[in-house]
Amino acid sequence: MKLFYSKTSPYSRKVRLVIHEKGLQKTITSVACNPFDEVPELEAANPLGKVPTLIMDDGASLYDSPVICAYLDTLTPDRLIPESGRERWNVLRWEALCDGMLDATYNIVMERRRDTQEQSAGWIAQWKSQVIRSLDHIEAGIDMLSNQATLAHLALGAALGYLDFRLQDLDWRSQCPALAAWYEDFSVRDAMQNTWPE
Ligand SMILES: N[C@@H](CCC(=O)N[C@@H](CS)C(=O)NCC(=O)O)C(=O)O
Repeated sequence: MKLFYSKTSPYSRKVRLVIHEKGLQKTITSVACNPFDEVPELEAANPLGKVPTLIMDDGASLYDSPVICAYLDTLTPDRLIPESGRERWNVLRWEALCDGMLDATYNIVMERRRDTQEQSAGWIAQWKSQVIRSLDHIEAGIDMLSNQATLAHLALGAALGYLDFRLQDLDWRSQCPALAAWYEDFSVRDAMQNTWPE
């Protein structure tokens, strides 16, 4: 299999965390690229030209990150997404919330790259509120995360790592002390250590 990814992409990081946690490194060739350049093989596999994109062994492709993670999870018996019951939907909802936080953060990052006079302060404030409300919600519910790592944990690790990488001015730790303690413990995992954005 081949994974197109970028080292700075938090969605790619979530997939890379899954690959590390499940020990799939040897079965996947990871190809770092910049999706804003022309990358014909990436565009052929995914008309959106976005990373992450996975090309499976039969040549068919998968995107976007939740789909890739769900597929990779079926490849080994140790599941990151519970197969059934309320726990399954809880994990997928956490992933959706963390991905939504990524979307809002990514939008802020891209908006701030535009010329100052073209930036929308209104949109930036809206996206920031989404991140802050999500962080409050996660801070209140952090004890509900199981001790055993699931896709929810990995999605959260990727989202917090991206806030540190791209939105330091948010200073999320001062708003979320319990989450900060959780993240400090979680960050020692090999998967986290091997996938820092750079
Ligand atoms: N919802 C997608 C988001 C993927 C995404 O937006 N990736 C960014 C990099 S972080 C990208 O490839 N951007 C290139 C572009 O928008 O042209 C997922 O979860 O995979």
